[in-house]
Amino acid sequence: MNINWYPGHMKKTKELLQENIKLVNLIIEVLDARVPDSSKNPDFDILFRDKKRLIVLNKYDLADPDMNKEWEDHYRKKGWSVVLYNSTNNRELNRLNKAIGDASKEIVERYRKRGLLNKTIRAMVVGIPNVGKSTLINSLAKRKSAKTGNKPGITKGKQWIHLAGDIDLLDTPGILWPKFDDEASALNLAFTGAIKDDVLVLEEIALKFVIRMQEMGKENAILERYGIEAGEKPLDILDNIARKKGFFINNKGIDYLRVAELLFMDFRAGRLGRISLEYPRSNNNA
Ligand SMILES: Nc1nc2c(ncn2[C@@H]2O[C@H](COP(=O)(O)OP(=O)(O)OP(=O)(O)O)[C@@H](O)[C@H]2O)c(=O)[nH]1
Ligand SMILES: [Mg+2]
Repeated sequence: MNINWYPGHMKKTKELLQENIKLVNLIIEVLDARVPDSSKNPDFDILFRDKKRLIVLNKYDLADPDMNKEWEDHYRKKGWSVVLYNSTNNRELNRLNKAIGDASKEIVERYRKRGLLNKTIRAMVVGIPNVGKSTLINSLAKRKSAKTGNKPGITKGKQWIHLAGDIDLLDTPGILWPKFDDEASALNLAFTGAIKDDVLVLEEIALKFVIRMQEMGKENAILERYGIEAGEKPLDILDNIARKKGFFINNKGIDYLRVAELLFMDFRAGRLGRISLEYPRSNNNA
């Protein structure tokens, strides 16, 4: 795939993260629960190796419940603090607050030993684009302090947000890494919306999405959503969606871009059901 997923501002973002490391004592790393491995920036393990880290499996409401448990176990076994979270649901706030409290215990204890009471915990919220960093911060702040949106690249610079209970959070722009090791990860990030749609050939990505759903035995989620038959080839599924919806250009050719946009809009909003696109494997080092 020929995608420019590492535009200049991401280099700047990496510098911004580096500059701010010394100001914070906790890293809140937000992953997409549907693709935890693909959404885990490998640079972070080097960049933040000396910091206490809390992993948030965000958007778990869109991911398969059984897989969520497996991923939670997977990271816990590696010794990380981890919490499943839905940033758009206020009722889950206590669980996240507790996870942050638990992850901060050592830091608070260290302060206490030095006679520093009520010292502010400063946490940096990091993750790839569109994973829900700003939404998570707003849920903690109980107000709309950080700008959010359902496309990557919404947060442009850093922003400190003060929370009750002596915690400061730093919102940061989403950052990818310069090179993907395998195409499957790149595709996962395209499917979930971490890579800007306008740098992708969305029609091709839609076909790859259909193929992936077939490989995972989840083709029915698409067929049922649109009330269509499968056909012989993966492309037939896109054709059948177009026919059902009347997506044609000048009543002649199929408008694959419209089909792709619809398919991804529905998948990303969870309208195809709760779907995880990758499984924890013992051999992955995420
Ligand atoms: N279903 C669901 N949607 C979520 C969740 N968290 C965030 N979203 C949605 O995901 C989209 C992206 O959220 P943002 O908070 O702007 O993401 P971000 O990580 O700050 O993105 P950048 O600033 O572009 O890096 C928005 O449409 C949110 O409403 C979640 O837990 N569940
Ligand atoms: Mg943001």
